[in-house]
Amino acid sequence: MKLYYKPGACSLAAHIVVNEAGLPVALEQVDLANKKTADGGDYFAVSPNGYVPALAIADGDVLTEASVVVQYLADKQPQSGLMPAAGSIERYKAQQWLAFISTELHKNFGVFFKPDSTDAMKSNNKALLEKRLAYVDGQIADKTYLLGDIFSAADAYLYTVLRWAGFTGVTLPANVSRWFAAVSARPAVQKALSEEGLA
Ligand SMILES: N[C@@H](CCC(=O)N[C@@H](CS)C(=O)NCC(=O)O)C(=O)O
Repeated sequence: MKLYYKPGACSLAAHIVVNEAGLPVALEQVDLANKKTADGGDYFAVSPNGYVPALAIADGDVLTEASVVVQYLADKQPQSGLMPAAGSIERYKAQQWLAFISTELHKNFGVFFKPDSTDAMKSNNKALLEKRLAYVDGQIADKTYLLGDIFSAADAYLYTVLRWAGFTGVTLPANVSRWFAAVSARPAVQKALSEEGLA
């Protein structure tokens, strides 16, 4: 398998899951501005929407969408506990978090990275993100990780998008800050940051 990534982008979630699960996955950095792979190839030929992450799997198949790529990777190593068993209520809870992170957080951070975003758009999204983070704060008040005591792919995805809070001016509430520090301290997370030149 090969993971196409950009340092610090949402592809970091998949990279963290790769490291947590100890999977043999090659990494290839993408030049997103020019849509080029590391060897100068056309990234659109890998991923027609031109965004990361993309995971090349067997037989030339490619998976995209961070919330799906992390599940695929986690399921390659079920004993890691990174995703609960398919069909269990815990699995749906994990998917509920992944969908929430994708649609309520990840997408709403996007405005901060677009050159044509106005200050009003950024201010609006900052307020919305902080409202959503207040919800997350309540949910994890008595938990170590999103699903309880076990680190999951949803934590990897949430950590990845909340790394952007610092440079977008979005404030993390207390329980989320505590959770963020705990995730940061995980060796697999530090390894991923280091491999992406972010440590
Ligand atoms: N729907 C995709 C969105 C992925 C996405 O927004 N990727 C960003 C980096 S975090 C990207 O590659 N942006 C470059 C672009 O869209 O040209 C997902 O959920 O994975």
